[in-house]
Amino acid sequence: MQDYTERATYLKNLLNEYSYRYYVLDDPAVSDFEYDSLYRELAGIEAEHPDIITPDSPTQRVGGAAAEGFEKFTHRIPLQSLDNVFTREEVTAYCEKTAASFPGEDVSFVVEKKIDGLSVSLTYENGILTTGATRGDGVTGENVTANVRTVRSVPLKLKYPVERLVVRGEIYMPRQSFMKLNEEQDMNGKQIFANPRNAAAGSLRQLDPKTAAERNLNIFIFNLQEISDDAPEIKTHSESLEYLKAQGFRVSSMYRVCRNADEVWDAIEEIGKARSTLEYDIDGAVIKTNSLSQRERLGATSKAPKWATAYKYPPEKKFTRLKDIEVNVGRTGVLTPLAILEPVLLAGSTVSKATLHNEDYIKERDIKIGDMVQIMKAGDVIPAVVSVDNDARVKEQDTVPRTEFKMPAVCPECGGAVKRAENEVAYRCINPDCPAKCYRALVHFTSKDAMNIEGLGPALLRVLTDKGLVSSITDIYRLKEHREELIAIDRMGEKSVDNLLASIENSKKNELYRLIYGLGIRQVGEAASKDLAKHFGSVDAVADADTAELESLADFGSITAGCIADFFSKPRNRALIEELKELGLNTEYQSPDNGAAAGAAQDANIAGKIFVLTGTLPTLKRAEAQKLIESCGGKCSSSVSSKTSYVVAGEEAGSKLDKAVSLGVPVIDEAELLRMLGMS
Ligand code: 0OX
Repeated sequence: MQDYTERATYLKNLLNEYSYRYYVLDDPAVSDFEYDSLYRELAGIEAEHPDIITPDSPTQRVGGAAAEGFEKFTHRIPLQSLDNVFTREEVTAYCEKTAASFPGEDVSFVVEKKIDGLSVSLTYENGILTTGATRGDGVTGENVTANVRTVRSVPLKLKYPVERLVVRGEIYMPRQSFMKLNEEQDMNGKQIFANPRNAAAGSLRQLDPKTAAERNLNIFIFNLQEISDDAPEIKTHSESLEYLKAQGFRVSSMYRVCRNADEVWDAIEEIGKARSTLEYDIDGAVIKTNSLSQRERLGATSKAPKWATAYKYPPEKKFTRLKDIEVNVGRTGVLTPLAILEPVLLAGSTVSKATLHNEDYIKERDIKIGDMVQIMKAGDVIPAVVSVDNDARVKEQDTVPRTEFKMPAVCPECGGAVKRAENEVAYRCINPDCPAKCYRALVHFTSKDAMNIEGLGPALLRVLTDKGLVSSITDIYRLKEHREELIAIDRMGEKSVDNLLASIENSKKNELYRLIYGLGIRQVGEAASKDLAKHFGSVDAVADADTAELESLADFGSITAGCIADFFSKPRNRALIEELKELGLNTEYQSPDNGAAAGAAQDANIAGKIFVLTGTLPTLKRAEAQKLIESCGGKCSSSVSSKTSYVVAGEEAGSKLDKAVSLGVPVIDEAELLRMLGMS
């Protein structure tokens, strides 16, 4: 009979090969069922004999406890950034200049996709993955090995072990996974990611590898950073890509070796054409000098290597039918026309809506409902309608009717009056109680950059406003009076309601600038809010400031000063501030050297709070948790009373938990504590 060690080794190798076939080659060798049963067999042997577990075991992809933070990692060979070119002429000039540096030598280039994710380095020692690190500033990144291991296409072991191998690649989130993640985040009141790159970065920085593992990250490897002498000699970049493929890495097959600028341009165009069919975002093409010896001789500037450059594609544009124009009402009441389009695939995602900015924009371009319009998506911004296909209008004049757009005379949401202020392009709903304005004001107030009320995202706010539980900012702080109604909401268990109420309570202690920013005063962004908080020291002082003093602040013009004065001249806004004070919100500035609450944002959640720890926490020892709380200005007590801010309960929590419940003290778990500490 096979000895268990041999069987485990056999299973490890087999499962790693199956994973490689599935995740790297996209060519599964066995069914999921077969894979799972072999995996379970291996996990069973390892559970009985933990001493045989090795780091390359597939069971070790998602292992270990959540970390407290990430250690710094210094890249032996810096991960450089790239210069950009934007036109065919610049591409040609780059290629010709490079070729001219090597008279009498053949010069070839490799053109490859520039994946829009985040760069990492992977280090293998004696064939085993030992470190995965983020790029950071190129020299120092963060050690995120536990999360990198969860990326199924990252080999835990090389096919042909060498003493040392360091590769560079791009971790990304496929567009589909990004959209699914955002839907879930929204439903759970969590932060929405602006784009797949941010989502990938956020996932790679999760303290708990289990969360990273759920994010469906993937990787392409595109550079050989270091290799020991026991490996075969490699002379060109294309050879290195083939070598890395043979070692089991996921290398994009869409790279092309080119002999001159024209071939380089063809390759760039080929990638550009494929762009919208890819399941992930690319933000350009990279042109690299193929010969490694020529690379070395070309060297680098202080910022980027001279042997490579990135070509950035112009924003994608497409024609589609403008079916209708809706009007959206924003936080400050601005009415924004929104194009309702025949859905069209643009830069990898289906676009069915695009902004039309304002009425003047529509008039200047003579855009009519029924027109074929050109839409554009540049970077992360919302797609916009840029022009009209006039030929189509002529051709279709007898078949497809065109209708002129007219800005509604009343607010489409509340029927209230609409006004266009002098010197402004925007029309605004002037009803202060307009439900659309109120909803958007609430979304802004609770958002991450403002009051950062975790768990209270746009989707839940929609439910709460529809149910009439919240119609103004102050209602948020009265939600604790509606605990039972909250629990009755679909998908809102007791625990999530209590967590939500705890984060609402916590937000009362936020730094002053968050409140000022959250008020949504026109022209007052996050930076201006910070300036106001620091300069005036309290929300009352800002409210009483005269325009001359407001204008005296650097970067504050008369328009901003006027908006602030106008906001506080309204009795309802003054009343709002008074009510927020009565509800216990912090309205004073604390300078960074004055008390524990300033400085790190997370401290505001902890400083001055009294915690009681009870039961066994999943990862933190009692003393560790206490140290963390105290380092953020909180206190730990051994008994529960009405003064206790939170009870942190782990497994087998006993009478302290009962007492907390009877006194109505919020009970949180370790994960929530880590969140409050800003550690997850
Ligand atoms: C990418 C990508 C990024 C590496 C060192 C200098 C040139 N995002 O896909 N960078 C590079 O090359 C850099 N290649 C890529 N494919």
